[in-house]
Amino acid sequence: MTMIKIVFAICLASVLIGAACSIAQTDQPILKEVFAGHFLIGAALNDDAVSGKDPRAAEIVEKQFNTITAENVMKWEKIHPVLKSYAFDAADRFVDFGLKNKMTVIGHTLIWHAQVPHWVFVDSAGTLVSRDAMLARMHDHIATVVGRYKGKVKGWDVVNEALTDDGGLVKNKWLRTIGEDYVSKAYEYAHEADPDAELYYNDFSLDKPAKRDAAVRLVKDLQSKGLRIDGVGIQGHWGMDYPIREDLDAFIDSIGALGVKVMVTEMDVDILPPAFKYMGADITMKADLKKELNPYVDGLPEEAQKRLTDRYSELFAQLLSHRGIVSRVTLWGVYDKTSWLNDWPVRGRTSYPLLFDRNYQPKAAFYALVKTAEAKR
Ligand code: 9MR
Repeated sequence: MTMIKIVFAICLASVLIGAACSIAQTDQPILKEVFAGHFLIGAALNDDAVSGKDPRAAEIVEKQFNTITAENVMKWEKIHPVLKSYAFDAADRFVDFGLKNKMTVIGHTLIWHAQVPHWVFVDSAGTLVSRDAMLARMHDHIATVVGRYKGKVKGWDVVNEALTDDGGLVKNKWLRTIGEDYVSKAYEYAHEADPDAELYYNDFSLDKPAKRDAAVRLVKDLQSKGLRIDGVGIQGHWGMDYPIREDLDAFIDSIGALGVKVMVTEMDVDILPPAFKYMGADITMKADLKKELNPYVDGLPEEAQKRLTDRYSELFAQLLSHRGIVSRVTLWGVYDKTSWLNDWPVRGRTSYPLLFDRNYQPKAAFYALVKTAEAKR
């Protein structure tokens, strides 16, 4: 056994029995080296990680990842909060952080129905604006944001979550004001603003056959119009029993067959009990729900840690088996404490969806992925 393997084994064992992994960061395997030749590996960053407020998160990112995605700072409400004015500070910090560390910087996201202010769609009387006015606003936004980071942001999630589970278009205000071609217009404007930037479509549940087929149609439609489309991101907010293996394979194969990249853009694996029927509740206020929906407040028991680790390994083994097709895997966050899943679908849970724990330590899943990748060499 080489020294590094002994280090893995000790660390894996110590994490599995719940003890703190005392290995110094310098001895940790490095994910971007481990997955080199397979795919880029990255994380979504919030502003604390790049502004200096959370230096230990920044340290993990600098060491482990070679691509970063803006978790929130490039969304419309943040970067373009009022009609005539943009707020670039946080997005600039994010891009500078990536460039300083020679990372592939991903912009997220230009056109989405969420985190976009209501004023975007209405005039001063509160009435929905005309198609032409809406196209002009969309053009201004995309030209300004993409133009500012021209040559710096490698690729953009141009349109996010436009498809319904049954394969239609989400009935959002973009559709209402512009019509179905709001999607292709967004790609046209993004390409005009930075002809060298890669342009992606990003969505969740693309493993579901009807939604997958709709994504295939969307890509083909853009291609048939001669527009640039470089890849499709399946977000990858996954659980212990979804997606089904066959469905994920079929998604990767179908998108890969179109000649565009497949990316897992927002990966996390949720081990907490389903809580959709309590959507929006703050469970810290309700004692009965607290126990049922938030069972691991004091840490993951060994059995649960093992299930999570096995699930991560299984998913990564599957992604690694699509060599040359899956080009990037980005985790939606750096460490468990700041994951959005602590507050969704209910607020106030203790969640464990990422590869680094609440104390910034690599989890058993982290070491298991290193082994999974080594086995694929
Ligand atoms: O992680 C993001 C969280 O901090 C925000 O509150 C939330 C608001 O909608 O958006 C989260 O990120 C989402 C991403 O932009 C698009 N796919 C789903 C992600 C999780 O909701």
